[in-house]
Amino acid sequence: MIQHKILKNSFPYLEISNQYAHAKISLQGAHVFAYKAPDKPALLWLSPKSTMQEGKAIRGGIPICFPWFGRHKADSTLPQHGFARISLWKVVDEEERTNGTTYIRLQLTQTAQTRKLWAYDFEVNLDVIVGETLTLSMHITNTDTKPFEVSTALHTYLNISDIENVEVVGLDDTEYYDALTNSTHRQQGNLSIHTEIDRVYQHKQASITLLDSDREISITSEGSGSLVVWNPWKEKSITMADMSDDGYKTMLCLETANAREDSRVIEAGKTHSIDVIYR
Ligand code: TA6
Repeated sequence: MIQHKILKNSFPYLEISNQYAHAKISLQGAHVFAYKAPDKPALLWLSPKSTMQEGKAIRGGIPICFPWFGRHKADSTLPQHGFARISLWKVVDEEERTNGTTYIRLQLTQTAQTRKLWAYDFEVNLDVIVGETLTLSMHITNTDTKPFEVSTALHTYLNISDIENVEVVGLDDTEYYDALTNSTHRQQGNLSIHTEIDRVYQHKQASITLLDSDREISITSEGSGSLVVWNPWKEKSITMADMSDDGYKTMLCLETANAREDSRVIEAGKTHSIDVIYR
């Protein structure tokens, strides 16, 4: 079933339920903010303090960072992580498929507002497939007459039992930039997290796994060479109005990205796609 709903403060979203899972996608940001299979814990973490209001990014789920990741290189007054996650997308296709999965396509194209922030014509289509797995495919098409460069991320907040219980497998011997110390290092073995972390791993392998005490989540991607790992830990959580003080304990961002040196130049008329499957 696909229901078009409105949250209390006129915040439009889709509610999807089928034999495999239940999911919610806000039209602001084409933002998947809930996904749960019947016999598993929720895949995505969502802050109970997220305001779900127009123009404010939802704290949790899968925010889309486009057309830049992080702060804008030249103008720090522009929205962090670009404008896609705070823009209203259109539902351009929806289908309950014969295999029991549900397919939704949401689309964002340039507007007078976006052109003030980023002077290019573009079309981004996000395809979401809700099934036994959650699949997102982001297709970025340059509909302009000149090339443009983008840095992007599917900034996924994963729901975990406790940050001290988890390990990330598949990053061994991978170089990373540490944003906290502005330095570059190489991962030794699996990644476990016992303090604030904000890293961009480069040349990552296609599949990584999050091991938690009560389950494993595998993340398989194409079109993305970088993975961002972020947890604000306690001190930063306390400063975030849309995060409870101990919210950091049950979330970990593993972000399938084209970030930093993995940013992409897309020629006029061409499309770059990032695909990710969570199972
Ligand atoms: O995920 C990496 C990061 O760039 C962190 O530096 C932190 O800023 C995080 O994104 C959250 O950003 P947001 O704008 O959603 O608060």
